[in-house]
Amino acid sequence: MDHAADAYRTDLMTITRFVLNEQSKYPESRGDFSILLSHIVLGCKFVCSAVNKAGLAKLIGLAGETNVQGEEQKKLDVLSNEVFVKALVSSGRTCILVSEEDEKATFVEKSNRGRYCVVFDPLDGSSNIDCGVSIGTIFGIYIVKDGGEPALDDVLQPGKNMVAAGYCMYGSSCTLVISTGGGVNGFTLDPSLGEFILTHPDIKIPKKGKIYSVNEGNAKNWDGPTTKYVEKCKFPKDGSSPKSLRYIGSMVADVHRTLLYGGIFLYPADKKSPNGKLRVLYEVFPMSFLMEQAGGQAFTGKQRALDLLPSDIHERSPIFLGSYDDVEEIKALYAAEESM
Ligand code: FDP
Repeated sequence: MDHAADAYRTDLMTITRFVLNEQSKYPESRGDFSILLSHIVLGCKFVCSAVNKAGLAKLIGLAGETNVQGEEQKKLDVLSNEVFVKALVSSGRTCILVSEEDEKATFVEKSNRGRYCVVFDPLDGSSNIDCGVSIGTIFGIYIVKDGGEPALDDVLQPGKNMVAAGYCMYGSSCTLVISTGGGVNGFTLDPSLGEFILTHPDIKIPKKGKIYSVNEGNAKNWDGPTTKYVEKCKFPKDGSSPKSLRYIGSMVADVHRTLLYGGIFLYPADKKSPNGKLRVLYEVFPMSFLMEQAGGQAFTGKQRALDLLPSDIHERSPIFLGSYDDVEEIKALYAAEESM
């Protein structure tokens, strides 16, 4: 009998234990971040449960409202947003919230205010809800600047200033991936315990991958470097094998696969959408933060993604992120075009 393995199986590293361990490394810590995270975890568990029940509970379907971007909101989007806003406000640790679903930022009342600003997409990949394909929540966390009243400038900061970022994927299992700036760790929800257990410690993305992930239906409108890059993926001239294409159409799921298997995920600019589609604050920044922390890179076509300074809370940006060497290739193609 393998007693060592038994000990491992019974010594569960829950996300709460993990965060408290981390916190103990900073004796001056007041535990505010741990409390904030426990409220985010609660939101993820609630949304996971709602997503799992959606088909049965007839929650799927339009709620008859449209969001900031003019897209039809589904009931699950509305529900997820409400859950996260309430969980974050009630944590007493937040001062500004920016949600994909809300046109304006939410400023938390003074009596309930803390130091953290949370930017989030409560349910990303909404076009995949009705067919039961993986969707997710994405979040990034800033600390409010010192002194004065919280202001929009506190969230209009480059992604490199985030103190933490993560996502929760509602798929064949519910997986929470998070970084507080010291590497990336993945936790899987054990439904029988109701606890997230550390299943993917210290995730490192392979230096080079064999997969590219993009909506090729937009190819007609791509710029030169993106077109050349995807052509290289399919018809490499250096004797290497062509890359495989995988595209789910849910950023969380596509980025999760990229993080674990390596490769590149791209949502480039095109003639119709010169700024791409994905939102800087709550899609591009958190995923870029995780990629860099896992040893990969994230590039906008012009600069390191985390150096971008957003001027609007719902701003968009092109994004190329993934394995270090793969992103290096796309950077070289943009540099070559610039020097022409
Ligand atoms: P969705 O429109 O389904 O909500 O930004 C949202 C997003 O999904 C991302 O999750 C996904 O990566 C991307 O848009 C998919 O866009 P396309 O349908 O244009 O490929």
